[in-house]
Amino acid sequence: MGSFRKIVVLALLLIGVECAVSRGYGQAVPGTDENIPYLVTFGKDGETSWGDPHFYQIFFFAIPRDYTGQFYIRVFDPDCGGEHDELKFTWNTRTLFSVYGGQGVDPNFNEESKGLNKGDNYKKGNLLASRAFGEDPRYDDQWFTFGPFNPTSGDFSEQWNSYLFKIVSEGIAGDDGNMFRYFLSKEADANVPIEGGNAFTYSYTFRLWNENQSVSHIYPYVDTGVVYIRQRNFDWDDDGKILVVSRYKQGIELEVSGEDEWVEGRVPIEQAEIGSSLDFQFHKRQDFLVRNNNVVITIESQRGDALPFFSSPIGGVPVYQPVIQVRQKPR
Ligand SMILES: [Ca+2]
Ligand SMILES: [Ca+2]
Ligand SMILES: [Ca+2]
Repeated sequence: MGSFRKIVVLALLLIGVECAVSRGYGQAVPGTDENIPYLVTFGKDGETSWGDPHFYQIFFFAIPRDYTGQFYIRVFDPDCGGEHDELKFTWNTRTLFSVYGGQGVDPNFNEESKGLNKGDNYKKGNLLASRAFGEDPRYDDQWFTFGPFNPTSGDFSEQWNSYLFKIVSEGIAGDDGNMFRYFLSKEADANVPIEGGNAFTYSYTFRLWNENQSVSHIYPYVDTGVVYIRQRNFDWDDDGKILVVSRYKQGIELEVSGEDEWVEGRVPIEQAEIGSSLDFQFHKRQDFLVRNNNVVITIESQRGDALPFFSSPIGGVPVYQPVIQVRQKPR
């Protein structure tokens, strides 16, 4: 590559990063504000005590109606082996990634699309692309790109004025943990966000950093009619505290799970929190390091409706007023 081209590419990348950070684009999954290293899906023969009770995970992507170009869904480290992944005995895990569009994807019209209950048919819609990965040095510590896709092959959502797509990761064989990340991109070979794009899920299975000082975040969106929420977390391994922060909550401490168990609890919602995001903060314990901690979170309203977690929090990151003192180690 010529040096001029290199400079242009670097400049474009920097602009992309700048946009993603300053305008809160939600195309990186986990999102920029979340400070989560990886999503996790274990092979179907995995031990649930390692932190994944489902062996699949679903993410939705929202492409704003006014974006008419093609787009790509990129997966970082889709293989299970080598760097980043969680080994049990030998690498024998295969993970199937499948991209869906068309009718049936929108979870507002198809509850099963959220994949929250055992036996749900969460694969309704048109299968646009899929690929299975085992241990594969070609994709170890590398990006794999699905697409190009046309926005209009998604499921149009009036609520979000966006076309919705879905990617499902499934551990179809083996017992190891596959760590990976997604990026919704305008380009096939670089991460270039789409203005106004976002991503969301209803059941978030993720890895925490192996660092005592780190704080990870997820941002559920509270819609009208919510009086209280019921949070459920799985396999937190007694790793420190989970707090809920909002403009009106300085930090409510949640009930947390130990090894291989679900624990749930209620959090009241104030009228003033409706139509905004909450900040669920995951503070690791300080007296020793809980390593390779994978955890699952779901939240539902008092009516039993699941709340979505957005990669780019709707309305921005909520901050308690006066500003709370949460110090993060510079990265
Ligand atoms: Ca790997
Ligand atoms: Ca294995
Ligand atoms: Ca991986």
